[in-house]
Amino acid sequence: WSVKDQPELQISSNWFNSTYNLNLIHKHMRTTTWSAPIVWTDTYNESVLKAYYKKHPVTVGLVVFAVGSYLWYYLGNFLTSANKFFMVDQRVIIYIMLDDFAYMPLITLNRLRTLKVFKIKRQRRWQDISMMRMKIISEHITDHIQYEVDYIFCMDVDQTFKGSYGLETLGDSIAQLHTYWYKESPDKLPYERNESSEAYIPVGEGDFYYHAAVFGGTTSQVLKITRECAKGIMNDKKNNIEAVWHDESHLNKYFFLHKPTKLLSPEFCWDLHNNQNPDIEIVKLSWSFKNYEYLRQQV
Ligand code: 2GW
Ligand code: MN
Repeated sequence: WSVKDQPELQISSNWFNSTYNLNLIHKHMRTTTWSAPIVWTDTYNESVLKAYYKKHPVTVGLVVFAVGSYLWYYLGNFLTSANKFFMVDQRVIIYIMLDDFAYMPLITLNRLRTLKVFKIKRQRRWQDISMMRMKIISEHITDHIQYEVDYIFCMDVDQTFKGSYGLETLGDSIAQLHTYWYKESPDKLPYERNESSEAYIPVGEGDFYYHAAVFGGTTSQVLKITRECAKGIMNDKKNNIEAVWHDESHLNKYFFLHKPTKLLSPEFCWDLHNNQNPDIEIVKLSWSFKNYEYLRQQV
Protein backbone atom coordinates (compact mmCIF):
# COMPACT_ATOMS: atom_id res chain seq x y z
CA TRP A 1 0.00 0.00 0.00
CA SER A 2 1.16 3.47 -0.63
CA VAL A 3 0.87 6.60 1.40
CA LYS A 4 -1.33 8.09 -1.30
CA ASP A 5 -3.99 5.42 -0.78
CA GLN A 6 -3.95 5.84 2.97
CA PRO A 7 -4.81 9.44 3.81
CA GLU A 8 -4.44 8.90 7.54
CA LEU A 9 -0.73 8.54 7.04
CA GLN A 10 -0.51 12.11 5.92
CA ILE A 11 -1.91 13.44 9.15
CA SER A 12 1.03 14.48 11.22
CA SER A 13 0.58 13.00 14.63
CA ASN A 14 2.42 13.56 17.84
CA TRP A 15 -0.57 12.42 19.86
CA PHE A 16 0.97 9.02 20.22
CA ASN A 17 4.50 8.32 21.43
CA SER A 18 5.37 4.87 20.28
CA THR A 19 7.87 3.11 22.48
CA TYR A 20 7.20 -0.31 21.05
CA ASN A 21 9.95 -2.12 19.26
CA LEU A 22 8.77 -2.87 15.77
CA ASN A 23 12.17 -3.91 14.51
CA LEU A 24 12.15 -7.46 15.78
CA ILE A 25 12.16 -9.72 12.75
CA HIS A 26 9.75 -12.58 12.99
CA LYS A 27 8.49 -14.88 10.31
CA HIS A 28 4.79 -14.86 9.88
CA MET A 29 3.33 -17.36 12.26
CA ARG A 30 0.69 -19.47 10.58
CA THR A 31 -0.67 -21.40 13.55
CA THR A 32 -0.66 -21.09 17.32
CA THR A 33 0.73 -23.74 19.66
CA TRP A 34 -2.85 -24.97 20.08
CA SER A 35 -3.17 -25.29 16.27
CA ALA A 36 -5.48 -22.37 15.64
CA PRO A 37 -4.82 -20.81 12.24
CA ILE A 38 -3.53 -17.26 12.09
CA VAL A 39 -5.08 -15.61 9.06
CA TRP A 40 -2.71 -13.49 6.95
CA THR A 41 -3.57 -12.13 3.53
CA ASP A 42 -1.69 -14.92 1.81
CA THR A 43 -3.07 -17.87 3.79
CA TYR A 44 -6.44 -18.30 2.12
CA ASN A 45 -8.06 -18.58 -1.27
CA GLU A 46 -11.02 -16.28 -1.60
CA SER A 47 -12.65 -18.03 -4.54
CA VAL A 48 -12.57 -21.38 -2.76
CA LEU A 49 -14.21 -19.81 0.27
CA LYS A 50 -16.83 -18.09 -1.86
CA ALA A 51 -17.70 -21.32 -3.64
CA TYR A 52 -18.09 -23.13 -0.32
CA TYR A 53 -20.30 -20.51 1.31
CA LYS A 54 -22.42 -20.21 -1.81
CA LYS A 55 -23.53 -23.76 -1.07
CA HIS A 56 -23.72 -23.13 2.68
CA PRO A 57 -24.98 -19.58 3.06
CA VAL A 58 -24.49 -17.80 6.37
CA THR A 59 -25.63 -14.53 7.87
CA VAL A 60 -23.07 -12.42 9.65
CA GLY A 61 -23.83 -9.86 12.33
CA LEU A 62 -21.71 -6.79 12.97
CA VAL A 63 -22.22 -5.04 16.30
CA VAL A 64 -20.95 -1.52 16.80
CA PHE A 65 -21.44 1.10 19.50
CA ALA A 66 -21.43 4.82 18.82
CA VAL A 67 -22.39 7.13 21.64
CA GLY A 68 -21.64 10.76 22.41
CA SER A 69 -19.10 12.38 20.11
CA TYR A 70 -18.18 9.01 18.60
CA LEU A 71 -21.61 8.88 16.99
CA TRP A 72 -21.26 11.86 14.70
CA TYR A 73 -17.48 11.65 14.44
CA TYR A 74 -17.00 8.00 13.42
CA LEU A 75 -20.18 6.10 12.61
CA GLY A 76 -20.80 7.36 9.06
CA ASN A 77 -17.31 6.48 7.95
CA PHE A 78 -17.38 3.10 9.66
CA LEU A 79 -20.68 2.16 7.98
CA THR A 80 -19.78 3.44 4.52
CA SER A 81 -16.55 1.47 4.56
CA ALA A 82 -18.21 -1.65 6.03
CA ASN A 83 -20.81 -1.52 3.28
CA LYS A 84 -18.03 -1.59 0.73
CA PHE A 85 -15.65 -4.15 2.24
CA PHE A 86 -17.24 -6.22 5.02
CA MET A 87 -18.54 -9.64 3.91
CA VAL A 88 -19.31 -8.56 0.37
CA ASP A 89 -22.00 -10.81 -1.21
CA GLN A 90 -22.94 -12.28 2.17
CA ARG A 91 -26.01 -11.54 4.20
CA VAL A 92 -25.08 -9.01 6.87
CA ILE A 93 -27.05 -7.46 9.70
CA ILE A 94 -25.39 -4.42 11.24
CA TYR A 95 -26.46 -3.76 14.82
CA ILE A 96 -25.91 -0.18 15.85
CA MET A 97 -26.07 0.85 19.48
CA LEU A 98 -26.35 4.60 19.81
CA ASP A 99 -27.61 7.15 22.31
CA ASP A 100 -29.44 9.54 19.97
CA PHE A 101 -31.41 8.50 16.87
CA ALA A 102 -31.15 12.03 15.51
CA TYR A 103 -27.45 11.52 14.70
CA MET A 104 -27.92 8.27 12.81
CA PRO A 105 -26.13 8.85 9.49
CA LEU A 106 -28.20 8.27 6.39
CA ILE A 107 -26.29 5.90 4.19
CA THR A 108 -27.39 3.64 1.38
CA LEU A 109 -26.53 -0.01 1.83
CA ASN A 110 -25.94 -2.64 -0.82
CA ARG A 111 -28.35 -5.51 -1.20
CA LEU A 112 -28.09 -8.28 1.40
CA ARG A 113 -27.39 -5.71 4.12
CA THR A 114 -29.75 -4.70 6.90
CA LEU A 115 -29.37 -2.16 9.67
CA LYS A 116 -30.89 -2.51 13.11
CA VAL A 117 -30.53 0.51 15.29
CA PHE A 118 -30.98 0.46 19.06
CA LYS A 119 -30.89 3.19 21.61
CA ILE A 120 -28.79 2.59 24.70
CA LYS A 121 -28.29 4.52 27.89
CA ARG A 122 -25.35 6.87 28.00
CA GLN A 123 -22.74 6.06 30.67
CA ARG A 124 -21.12 8.86 32.61
CA ARG A 125 -17.55 7.56 32.38
CA TRP A 126 -15.97 6.55 29.06
CA GLN A 127 -14.49 3.48 30.69
CA ASP A 128 -18.05 2.36 31.36
CA ILE A 129 -19.18 3.09 27.80
CA SER A 130 -16.48 0.73 26.65
CA MET A 131 -16.97 -1.93 29.32
CA MET A 132 -20.76 -1.98 29.27
CA ARG A 133 -20.62 -3.13 25.67
CA MET A 134 -19.98 -6.68 26.88
CA LYS A 135 -23.17 -6.77 28.94
CA ILE A 136 -25.30 -5.09 26.29
CA ILE A 137 -24.07 -7.38 23.50
CA SER A 138 -24.80 -10.49 25.58
CA GLU A 139 -28.32 -9.26 26.31
CA HIS A 140 -29.03 -8.51 22.66
CA ILE A 141 -27.72 -11.91 21.59
CA THR A 142 -30.06 -13.59 24.06
CA ASP A 143 -33.03 -11.43 23.11
CA HIS A 144 -32.86 -11.56 19.32
CA ILE A 145 -29.46 -11.75 17.63
CA GLN A 146 -29.18 -15.51 18.22
CA TYR A 147 -32.20 -16.07 15.96
CA GLU A 148 -30.94 -13.75 13.24
CA VAL A 149 -27.31 -14.55 12.44
CA ASP A 150 -24.80 -17.41 12.40
CA TYR A 151 -21.65 -15.41 13.14
CA ILE A 152 -21.08 -12.13 14.95
CA PHE A 153 -18.30 -9.59 14.89
CA CYS A 154 -18.06 -6.92 17.58
CA MET A 155 -15.99 -3.91 16.60
CA ASP A 156 -14.87 -0.50 17.79
CA VAL A 157 -16.39 2.29 15.72
CA ASP A 158 -13.16 4.31 15.43
CA GLN A 159 -11.85 2.36 12.47
CA THR A 160 -12.26 2.17 8.70
CA PHE A 161 -12.39 -0.79 6.34
CA LYS A 162 -9.73 -0.44 3.64
CA GLY A 163 -9.82 -3.81 1.90
CA SER A 164 -11.89 -6.94 1.49
CA TYR A 165 -12.76 -8.28 4.93
CA GLY A 166 -14.58 -11.51 4.30
CA LEU A 167 -15.19 -15.21 4.77
CA GLU A 168 -11.57 -15.90 5.72
CA THR A 169 -12.33 -14.34 9.10
CA LEU A 170 -15.19 -16.68 10.04
CA GLY A 171 -14.74 -19.30 12.73
CA ASP A 172 -15.94 -20.46 16.14
CA SER A 173 -14.10 -17.87 18.21
CA ILE A 174 -12.06 -15.12 16.62
CA ALA A 175 -9.40 -12.99 18.27
CA GLN A 176 -7.47 -10.07 16.81
CA LEU A 177 -3.70 -9.77 17.24
CA HIS A 178 -2.90 -6.27 18.47
CA THR A 179 -0.90 -4.04 16.12
CA TYR A 180 1.61 -3.03 18.78
CA TRP A 181 2.11 -6.30 20.60
CA TYR A 182 1.97 -9.15 18.14
CA LYS A 183 5.74 -9.73 18.17
CA GLU A 184 6.21 -9.26 21.88
CA SER A 185 6.85 -12.04 24.39
CA PRO A 186 4.05 -12.77 26.88
CA ASP A 187 5.80 -11.35 29.95
CA LYS A 188 5.91 -7.91 28.32
CA LEU A 189 2.23 -7.81 27.35
CA PRO A 190 -0.02 -5.27 29.10
CA TYR A 191 -2.25 -7.81 30.80
CA GLU A 192 -3.90 -6.96 34.10
CA ARG A 193 -1.35 -7.83 36.80
CA ASN A 194 -3.40 -7.12 39.91
CA GLU A 195 -4.23 -10.48 41.47
CA SER A 196 -7.53 -9.22 42.83
CA SER A 197 -8.90 -8.45 39.38
CA GLU A 198 -10.85 -11.11 37.49
CA ALA A 199 -8.72 -10.20 34.48
CA TYR A 200 -5.47 -11.16 36.25
CA ILE A 201 -2.88 -13.05 34.20
CA PRO A 202 0.39 -13.86 36.02
CA VAL A 203 3.67 -12.61 34.56
CA GLY A 204 5.16 -15.24 32.27
CA GLU A 205 1.79 -16.66 31.29
CA GLY A 206 -0.48 -15.71 28.43
CA ASP A 207 -0.26 -16.27 24.70
CA PHE A 208 -0.82 -13.07 22.74
CA TYR A 209 -2.27 -9.66 23.40
CA TYR A 210 -5.61 -9.43 21.66
CA HIS A 211 -7.20 -6.19 20.57
CA ALA A 212 -10.77 -5.75 21.78
CA ALA A 213 -11.48 -3.56 18.75
CA VAL A 214 -12.34 -6.78 16.87
CA PHE A 215 -13.59 -10.08 18.21
CA GLY A 216 -16.18 -12.53 17.02
CA GLY A 217 -17.26 -16.05 16.32
CA THR A 218 -20.42 -18.09 16.20
CA THR A 219 -23.39 -16.59 17.97
CA SER A 220 -23.12 -19.07 20.84
CA GLN A 221 -19.39 -18.44 21.30
CA VAL A 222 -19.79 -14.67 21.28
CA LEU A 223 -22.54 -15.05 23.86
CA LYS A 224 -20.12 -16.96 26.09
CA ILE A 225 -17.32 -14.45 25.54
CA THR A 226 -19.44 -11.38 26.28
CA ARG A 227 -21.22 -12.97 29.26
CA GLU A 228 -17.98 -14.01 30.91
CA CYS A 229 -16.33 -10.65 30.29
CA ALA A 230 -19.38 -8.81 31.61
CA LYS A 231 -19.32 -11.01 34.71
CA GLY A 232 -15.64 -10.26 35.32
CA ILE A 233 -16.21 -6.54 34.86
CA MET A 234 -19.16 -6.54 37.28
CA ASN A 235 -17.26 -8.52 39.92
CA ASP A 236 -14.33 -6.13 39.66
CA LYS A 237 -16.73 -3.22 40.09
CA LYS A 238 -18.12 -4.80 43.25
CA ASN A 239 -14.56 -4.98 44.55
CA ASN A 240 -13.74 -1.47 43.42
CA ILE A 241 -11.19 -2.61 40.88
CA GLU A 242 -10.87 -1.58 37.25
CA ALA A 243 -8.61 -3.58 34.99
CA VAL A 244 -5.84 -1.63 33.29
CA TRP A 245 -7.35 -1.89 29.79
CA HIS A 246 -10.96 -2.22 30.86
CA ASP A 247 -13.00 -4.68 28.75
CA GLU A 248 -9.88 -5.53 26.74
CA SER A 249 -8.16 -6.93 29.85
CA HIS A 250 -11.16 -9.15 30.50
CA LEU A 251 -11.28 -10.28 26.88
CA ASN A 252 -7.61 -11.22 27.12
CA LYS A 253 -8.30 -13.23 30.26
CA TYR A 254 -11.18 -15.01 28.53
CA PHE A 255 -9.04 -15.94 25.52
CA PHE A 256 -6.23 -17.03 27.86
CA LEU A 257 -8.61 -19.51 29.53
CA HIS A 258 -10.57 -20.43 26.37
CA LYS A 259 -8.21 -20.35 23.41
CA PRO A 260 -9.63 -18.71 20.30
CA THR A 261 -10.02 -21.07 17.33
CA LYS A 262 -8.78 -18.50 14.81
CA LEU A 263 -6.51 -15.46 15.07
CA LEU A 264 -6.52 -12.54 12.68
CA SER A 265 -3.19 -11.01 11.69
CA PRO A 266 -2.66 -7.31 12.40
CA GLU A 267 -3.65 -6.67 8.77
CA PHE A 268 -7.21 -6.99 10.03
CA CYS A 269 -6.83 -4.08 12.47
CA TRP A 270 -3.79 -2.00 11.68
CA ASP A 271 -2.67 1.38 12.95
CA LEU A 272 -1.46 3.31 9.93
CA HIS A 273 0.52 5.63 12.18
CA ASN A 274 2.80 2.68 12.70
CA ASN A 275 5.92 2.41 10.63
CA GLN A 276 5.63 0.73 7.28
CA ASN A 277 6.03 -2.91 8.02
CA PRO A 278 6.79 -5.70 5.56
CA ASP A 279 4.53 -8.09 7.51
CA ILE A 280 1.53 -6.13 6.35
CA GLU A 281 0.54 -6.84 2.77
CA ILE A 282 -2.97 -5.46 2.65
CA VAL A 283 -4.55 -3.33 5.35
CA LYS A 284 -8.10 -4.56 5.71
CA LEU A 285 -9.20 -2.37 8.56
CA SER A 286 -7.34 0.58 9.98
CA TRP A 287 -7.61 2.72 13.07
CA SER A 288 -9.22 6.05 12.38
CA PHE A 289 -7.52 9.20 13.51
CA LYS A 290 -8.19 9.90 17.14
CA ASN A 291 -7.87 13.22 18.86
CA TYR A 292 -7.99 12.04 22.45
CA GLU A 293 -8.12 15.44 24.10
CA TYR A 294 -10.93 16.58 21.87
CA LEU A 295 -13.09 13.46 21.78
CA ARG A 296 -12.69 12.48 25.41
CA GLN A 297 -13.65 15.91 26.73
CA GLN A 298 -16.90 15.64 24.76
CA VAL A 299 -18.18 12.57 26.60
C1 2GW B 1 -14.07 6.02 24.72
C2 2GW B 1 -12.95 6.53 25.37
C3 2GW B 1 -12.84 7.89 25.64
C4 2GW B 1 -13.84 8.72 25.26
C5 2GW B 1 -14.94 8.22 24.62
C6 2GW B 1 -15.07 6.87 24.36
C7 2GW B 1 -16.23 6.36 23.68
C8 2GW B 1 -16.23 5.05 23.21
C9 2GW B 1 -17.35 7.17 23.38
O1 2GW B 1 -17.46 8.36 23.75
N1 2GW B 1 -18.38 6.67 22.64
C10 2GW B 1 -18.35 5.38 22.19
O2 2GW B 1 -19.27 4.97 21.48
N2 2GW B 1 -17.29 4.57 22.51
C11 2GW B 1 -17.31 3.16 22.04
O3 2GW B 1 -16.39 2.39 22.76
C12 2GW B 1 -16.89 3.12 20.57
O4 2GW B 1 -17.51 2.03 19.93
C13 2GW B 1 -15.41 2.90 20.70
O5 2GW B 1 -14.82 2.42 19.51
C14 2GW B 1 -15.37 1.93 21.85
C15 2GW B 1 -14.03 1.84 22.61
O6 2GW B 1 -13.51 3.12 22.86
P1 2GW B 1 -12.23 3.62 22.09
O7 2GW B 1 -12.32 3.19 20.68
O8 2GW B 1 -12.00 5.05 22.33
O9 2GW B 1 -11.11 2.82 22.83
P2 2GW B 1 -9.64 2.41 22.24
O10 2GW B 1 -9.57 2.63 20.76
O11 2GW B 1 -8.62 3.06 23.08
O12 2GW B 1 -9.68 0.90 22.45
C16 2GW B 1 -9.24 -0.24 23.12
O13 2GW B 1 -9.40 -0.20 24.52
C17 2GW B 1 -10.74 -0.06 24.98
C18 2GW B 1 -10.73 -0.13 26.49
O14 2GW B 1 -9.99 0.93 27.03
C19 2GW B 1 -11.65 -1.15 24.41
O15 2GW B 1 -11.28 -2.40 24.92
C20 2GW B 1 -11.54 -1.17 22.90
O16 2GW B 1 -12.29 -2.23 22.38
C21 2GW B 1 -10.09 -1.34 22.50
O17 2GW B 1 -10.00 -1.27 21.08
MN1 MN C 1 -11.02 2.12 19.36
